[in-house]
Amino acid sequence: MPNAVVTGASSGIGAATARALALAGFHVFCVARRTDRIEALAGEIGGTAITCDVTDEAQVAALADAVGPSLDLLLNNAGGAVGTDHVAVSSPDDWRHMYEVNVIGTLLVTRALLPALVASGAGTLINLGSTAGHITYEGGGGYTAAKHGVTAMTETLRLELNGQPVRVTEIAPGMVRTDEFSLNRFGGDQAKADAIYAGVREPLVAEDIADAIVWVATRPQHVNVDLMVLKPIAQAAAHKVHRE
Ligand code: 8X3
Repeated sequence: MPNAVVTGASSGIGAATARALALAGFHVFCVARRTDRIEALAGEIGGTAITCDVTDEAQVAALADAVGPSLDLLLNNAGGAVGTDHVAVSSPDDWRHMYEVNVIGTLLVTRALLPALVASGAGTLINLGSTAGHITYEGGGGYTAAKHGVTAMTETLRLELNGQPVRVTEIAPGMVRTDEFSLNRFGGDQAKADAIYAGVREPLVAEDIADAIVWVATRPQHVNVDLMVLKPIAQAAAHKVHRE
């Protein structure tokens, strides 16, 4: 049975993808900080829960030990946004947090699990980027900078791994309505979080992204999907969202 590691598996896109990968026949290591959530998920899908903060080197080393010598798929999904302040008044702590979890977390997990991906002889590395890794918008400075970092790291990895049996993909979603992404961004303010999706008939949901990830992961191994951008039909561009 192929195996997969999904970080940020406690909710949203991570949890949906863990479920979808399990349905597609993977044994899934469900990785996140919130033990109760990933244990429930792992129990549901026959996977393995591993409590881990991806920004903590010792915990990531323990994750690699638990996974073992061979890994077929790594989804670096842990990440997120904090705040919508303009650059002129941004909090450096918010920016550090976003760089730490989106970029350094992805770096640490990738470094630790790359030997196992190579050892599988047919590895797949998928980084959860964002449309924010390819455009900028007012109030998004810290998040777009971090996601541009993820895009740069993903492209660099593809170059550096050329000739090795690991393919490298970035999944770049736009507007996806999940329980926590916007809520975290707005510090728990549900009304502000809901306003992001106001009038948008059908924002993407986590299962839409999970579906795309499983498709990427189940192509023949010689097929490398470099980048997949997914937006709801109502979102023609970051600034062009149809609201009813
Ligand atoms: C989420 C997309 O538009 O909030 O990664 O930056 S956006």
